[in-house]
Amino acid sequence: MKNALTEARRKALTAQVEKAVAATPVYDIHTHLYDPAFGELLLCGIDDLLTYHYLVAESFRYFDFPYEKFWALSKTQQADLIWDVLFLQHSPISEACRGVLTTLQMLGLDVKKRDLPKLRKWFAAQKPDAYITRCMEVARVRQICMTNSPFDDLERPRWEKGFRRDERFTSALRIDPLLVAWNDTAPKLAKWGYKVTTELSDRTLSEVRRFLADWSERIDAKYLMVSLPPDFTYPGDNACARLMETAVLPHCRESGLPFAMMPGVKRAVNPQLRLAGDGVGRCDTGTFENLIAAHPDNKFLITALSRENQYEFCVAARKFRNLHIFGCWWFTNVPHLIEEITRMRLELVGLSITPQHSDARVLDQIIYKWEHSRRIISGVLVDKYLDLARTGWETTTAEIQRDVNDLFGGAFERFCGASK
Ligand code: FIX
Ligand code: ZN
Repeated sequence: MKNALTEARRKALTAQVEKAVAATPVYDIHTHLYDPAFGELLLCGIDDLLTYHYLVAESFRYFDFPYEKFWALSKTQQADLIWDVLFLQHSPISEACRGVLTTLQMLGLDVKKRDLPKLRKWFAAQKPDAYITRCMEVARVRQICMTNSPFDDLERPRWEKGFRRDERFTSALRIDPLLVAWNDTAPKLAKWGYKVTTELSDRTLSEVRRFLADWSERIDAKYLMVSLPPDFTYPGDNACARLMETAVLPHCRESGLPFAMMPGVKRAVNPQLRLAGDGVGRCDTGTFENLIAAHPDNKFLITALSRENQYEFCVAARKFRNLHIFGCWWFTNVPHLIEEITRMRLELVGLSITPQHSDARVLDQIIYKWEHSRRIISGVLVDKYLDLARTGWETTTAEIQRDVNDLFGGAFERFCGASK
């Protein structure tokens, strides 16, 4: 078939899509950032950017000294070493390295000077609240969802004490220890006043539900969330499956909250690397189909860590309207995989997905994570609208804007709000 599109139409449509994607503020639905009321837990600035665990893992490929020597250093000293080995001794072409440079550039800093002390001075002069606003504006992020864990000893006391919430930050209740380390977690719940034992009796399960209800309310959770090892199975005679079925999912149904699952992480493959030491494994997508099929009244969010699982989850999303797939998580958050995964999702599922989340651990990272992803999402969308135009279908500017709004948080918010 002859391509009937004129060059002018092609250019105009491309410009329309690029403009909508570039300008639409996004709801960043999964991050590790904190409301400013959490003080130093909200990381930001050049030293936190440089000591991001993605860069730590890359640096150790060049370091020839013991792990412990690195961990004994101050953050500034660690950042100095990482800057030297990843930016000066080699070109910073990995996605995580490039991200630091994109962030600096978009903040108006001159990267070609390679002047780390000067960069430090600039960051030290920023005023916290205005700087959050600046980063969100530069990144065009309208809302940031935190990952909040009652099991985190630094976080928990602040929630218990209470604070005035910053409306830009929403919350997700993270429950990994409850589901993947029940025997260690039960005594903690008991200490906090919940009448539980390690045995999953009716009383224990009802107390776990009370714990989930208390914390969902306390943090005003938008959804509950767990990351899972590749070998999780459902149905199965394991504490994780039983707790899900008899405590977490009933609580989610009662409260109308989605349950987000992040399968495929192998924790502490190399514990010496600490946070940087986690790995990836392919999960059994059949397990998740079983779980979703057995709970049609629950809403599920899924992002898988393994590239090899992406296709099967797209197919699963076609089967289950109570499943919303989201994000290119962690090791999949690199340009060629974002492109592949986004294209596949749009082609197989359409617009009822959330193509990306930032997973930022350092505030300033939202700038590069969104800039890099926006460009890719934009390119894929341009192809899709051009394909439509070739059929004679005309997409209006308002329709493009509607679709981009959906991809950048609208579809997620509708999914969370919808009753299943
Ligand atoms: O489990 C998670 O939410 C992961 O995103 C983190 O644990 C991981 O360390 C990370 O930062 C990935 O981007
Ligand atoms: Zn995360």
